[in-house]
Amino acid sequence: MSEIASFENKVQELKPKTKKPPMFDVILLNDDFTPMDFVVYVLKEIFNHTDQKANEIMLKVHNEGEASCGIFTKDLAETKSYEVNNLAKINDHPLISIVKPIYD
Ligand code: TYC
Repeated sequence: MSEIASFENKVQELKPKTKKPPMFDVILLNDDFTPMDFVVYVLKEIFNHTDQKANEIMLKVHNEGEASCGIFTKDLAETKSYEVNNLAKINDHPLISIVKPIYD
């Protein structure tokens, strides 16, 4: 291979990769027992939502069965979901969150 051809190959290899990372939704599920105030507290504490947004999400879950708390990379989504479930468990509430991949 000529020196120029091998240089061109290197340039190709160094092209910036524009592919975005796969993203994951943290979904909160409804139940009949977890107090609404606790759900709002979790949404503010773990997802940094405002009081108004946290109340909106909590009511959507309560009325529709589930709602998104936020979209993150895989590691962050799994960490946040674990934190929700752990915080609920140590406070004796049945609140559960799950992680779902976003397909686009
Ligand atoms: N349905 C619960 C109640 O009536 C409130 C609730 C909202 C529970 C959202 C879980 O993810 C949830 N106390």
